[in-house]
Amino acid sequence: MTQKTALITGATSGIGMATAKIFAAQGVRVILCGRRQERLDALAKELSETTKVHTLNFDIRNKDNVFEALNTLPEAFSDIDILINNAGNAHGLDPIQSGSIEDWDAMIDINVKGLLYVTKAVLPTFIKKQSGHIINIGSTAGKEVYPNGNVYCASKHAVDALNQGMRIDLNGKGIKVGAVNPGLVETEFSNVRFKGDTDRAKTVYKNFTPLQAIDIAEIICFAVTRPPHVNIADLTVMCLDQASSTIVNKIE
Ligand code: NDP
Ligand code: 8X3
Repeated sequence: MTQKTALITGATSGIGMATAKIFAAQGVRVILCGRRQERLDALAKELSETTKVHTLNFDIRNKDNVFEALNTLPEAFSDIDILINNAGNAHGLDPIQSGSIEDWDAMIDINVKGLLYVTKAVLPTFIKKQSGHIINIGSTAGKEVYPNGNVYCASKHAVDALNQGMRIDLNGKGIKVGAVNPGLVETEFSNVRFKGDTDRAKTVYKNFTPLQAIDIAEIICFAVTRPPHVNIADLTVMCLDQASSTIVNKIE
């Protein structure tokens, strides 16, 4: 993996941060993206000890900012080989009849439109060199809807459709496209979903053993280190205690 350059969205936390760390340990040059500058700086400092690091601060909802940020990449980082479309969150967990329009906008703008903007900005590089690898981070929520998950599940079903659509349209161009769809992973995800209510967030992962960000990062790393002719198209991973979006073996 040395000599490769990876752009990771949502690298300031959770799955994205764990992926950045594992890539850096493999000698991959990393472009870390997110909005929290202090986290980008701290991670860049840490990973600079093992690889070359560049940070990009943009809100993925803002298409102008996405393209401006990608256009400012220094030459040493502009030849991207791997795109990890990871930035995303759930906002709220409410029945459709009482959901907040702001939450709906956030999930669709970040999880779907933001993913598209970054992909659009990176694809010309991949098309030009007829190689590249896109990993879309979907979810079990993109395979099966759960109660009150409505718009988050819809956004992840959209990621599932886009993963298929990208793979179809880019077929024959030397570009790999695949999705990793995690089940419950203990990150800041539920803190964001419940708007900083950490007690409520903790209950999501209580009384069973959830996945950790490193578990998903290792799988992403496996996917991007397959031989040139092998593409992992769609991979779903749950912890032992989870059987579906709604069935989790909790010991109360
Ligand atoms: P975290 O909340 O820990 O991380 C989310 C990341 O997304 C942060 O780095 C955040 O960076 C970034 N992000 C959020 N909003 C924006 C925005 N508007 N602009 C730019 N970056 C943004 O969650 P996870 O690591 O768990 O989530 C990563 C991905 O994994 C998401 O797509 C999520 O849907 C998916 N997933 C998570 C699961 C889980 O159970 N945790 C399970 C299945 C899928 P910053 O705030 O600095 O901008
Ligand atoms: C995140 C997993 O089950 O909280 O995609 O939706 S879940």
